[in-house]
Amino acid sequence: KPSHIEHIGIAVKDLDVAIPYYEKLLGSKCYAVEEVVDQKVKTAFFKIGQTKIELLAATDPEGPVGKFIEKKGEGIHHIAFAVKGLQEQLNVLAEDGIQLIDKSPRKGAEGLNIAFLHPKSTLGVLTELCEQPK
Ligand code: CMX
Repeated sequence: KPSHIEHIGIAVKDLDVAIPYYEKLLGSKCYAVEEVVDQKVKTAFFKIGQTKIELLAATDPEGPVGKFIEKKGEGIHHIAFAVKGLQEQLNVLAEDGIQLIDKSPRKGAEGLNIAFLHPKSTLGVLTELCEQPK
């Protein structure tokens, strides 16, 4: 089972606006900015306890975050849980009829192994599972 909320992904239009806002709100500096080319996003990270806030800005309007902002506007995009044994978890969820976006883990921001579950089978919440690589 998941050990904690690894991060909450928040879609934003402009990191130059969003980063100073979160720095003020959380009282801490953004500690990493990273482009994830195959996801067509630029990410910016903050720590709050064990959990992170991941700001997501689209680098391409046709990418997942670009399409999300076009359709729904800025806001919470996904929730990510930290798990151990990611592939096994995916297998169990698939057997239970949960629709997987990623049938096996791939590399996400910060070098984590990640996989997404489709919001149509997770009560409307785009859900990510992540695991620290060994
Ligand atoms: N949360 C909840 N629902 C969402 C959603 C989200 N983030 N994104 C899309 N949806 C819903 C849409 O509203 C739509 O619902 P309706 O059919 O009721 O209108 C449905 O899902 C299909 O959406 P769509 O706009 O047609 O978009 P796609 O099917 O092309 O893609 C999704 C949706 C979730 C499969 C795709 O965004 C995806 O594969 N996401 C996983 C990867 C990702 O999000 N990467 C960015 C973050 C990367 C990172 O953290 O590093």
